[in-house]
Order: sequence, then C-alpha cells, then structure tokens
Amino acid sequence: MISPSRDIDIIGFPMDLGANRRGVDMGPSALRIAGLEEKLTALGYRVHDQGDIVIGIKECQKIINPRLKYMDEIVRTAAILSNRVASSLDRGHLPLCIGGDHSMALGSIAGVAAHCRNQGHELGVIWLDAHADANTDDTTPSGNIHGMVAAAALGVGHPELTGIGGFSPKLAPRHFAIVGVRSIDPAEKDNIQQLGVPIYTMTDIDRRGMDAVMTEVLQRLKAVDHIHVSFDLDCVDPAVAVGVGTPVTGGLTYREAHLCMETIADHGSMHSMDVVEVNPILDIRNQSARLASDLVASGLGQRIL
Ligand SMILES: [Mn+2]
Repeated sequence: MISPSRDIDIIGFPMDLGANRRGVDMGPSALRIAGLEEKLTALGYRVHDQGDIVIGIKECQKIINPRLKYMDEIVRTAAILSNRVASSLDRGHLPLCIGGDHSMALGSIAGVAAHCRNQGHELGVIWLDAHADANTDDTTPSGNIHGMVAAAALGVGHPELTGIGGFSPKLAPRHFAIVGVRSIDPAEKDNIQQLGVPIYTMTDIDRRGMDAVMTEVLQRLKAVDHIHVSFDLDCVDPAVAVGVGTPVTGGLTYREAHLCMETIADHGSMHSMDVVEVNPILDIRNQSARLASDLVASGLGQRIL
C-alpha cells in the first residue's frame, strides 16, 4: 500500500496538436482560473503549481505524416512531461497533469509507469472518456494522436508513441479500464478486441449504474498498487460540460461523474491524475472548467457530507 500524498504537483500541458478542434491548449489556464488550486488547498493538500511545459503552437508546426499529425512535437514534449511526472512521484507527491488534449497521457502515463517500474509497484489506469482512444496510425480516420493514446499505453501503435520513456507496454491490458465510452470508430473496435482491454460503455452504466460499474473496475484492479486516472472531460454529457474538445451526446450525468470520482477517492489507490480536453473556446463562462476542477476535487476527497 502506497501512502496517500498530501502534496500535489500541478503540471500544465497546453497541447492542442493531438486534436482537430482548436482551443484545448487553453485548458490549463481555464482550470487554474476555475480555482483548481484553491479547491485542493481547501481539502488540506499542499499544492505546488509547476507552471506549463512549453509546447510549439500549431501555426509553427508542419504535418509530416497525415496519419500521425504533429507527432514530433507531441513526442518531444511528452518525454519532458514523463520526466516531470516521474520526479514528482519520486518526491512522494501526486502529479496532477492538466491539459491540453489527451495526447498528454502519452507523457503522463510513461512517467507514472517508469516510477512504478523502479519502485516495483503494479500500475493500473482508469480511462474516463467518451471515446476509446484505441486507434493506431493504421486505423485512425483523422490522424489525430489524441485518439491513439490508450492503445499506445498498452504497447500498440507507432513505435515513437509506444516507446516514450524507453519501454513498452506501460501496463497490462487487464490493469486498464475504459469507462464512459459511446463513440468508437469501426476499426478501433477490432483493436479493442485484440487488446482485450476491459471497456465499460454508457450502455453498461445505464444498465448497471455507476456504483456497480466502478465497484467492478476497482475489483479488477485489486492487485494494483498505483492507480492513474486519465480523466477526459468529454466523458461527461455535453449538456453538463459543453466546453470539451470532442463532445458526444449520451454521456455521464453531473452526479454519475461525481460518484465515479468519489468512488475512486474512497478506494484510496489513485496516486496520479490527468484532466484533459477542457476547451474554453466552446465553453460558457468557464463552467466546464469549473465542473472539471470540482470533479478533480471529488477524486481527491471532496465530500458532500
Ligand atoms: Mn480522450
């Protein structure tokens, strides 16, 4: 059992090279302005904001391979993030990576996996998302790398993506769980089947309820020492979170999303977290960033009572 950290390192990753829709590069600012640090401080954490990692903007980049758009800059900056995340964990802190599009998780998961490998800890990942993000450069309909990151963590995809941190896969499919999905590309379905990764769609959540689904997810991860939560805000219904990179109807309600986070917090094994795909351009008065920061707080112990 890894003891829970009272120190949180916020690491900003203003990345939008992995997505088609512009604006998620402003996500870190929106989350800070929404009071993320204050909400975590109120829970008793010492919060250390490390600022943003510097990422080249789209206007200064070229697409070299249309099936892997902006890969060089994404891989370069993910490697920097990976080192930051690993050293945060080495200090006994909880790295909270704020994006940015979901390609950020190439770096965060690489860093968490490197730390876990050194410490002999078993890693598990809970991927909260409207999409499965399980494409590869062979199956992608768009060439957007944010749709390839779950596959890459499991060792499937272009070697530049899977190889960040110098080893692959980052974890076993049985220790990975995708929750909240409602949009999967046709060829991506085959990838998911081949990977054998547990996936909980909105249909599962409708039928069984969030409590039963999360209880099963955490039961599956009982041999895991360190859970990393990769929270894509688009798992929440766009009626509740309009300011996201790739909205899909039929998502989690406000309370389902909070209950999911509360259940993770109660379990006590989450030691690192991503929050991605907050898009201030599509948002209304920063309400989606406020929701995202509230959900992070729930995942870190905020309670109604
Ligand atoms: Mn995603």
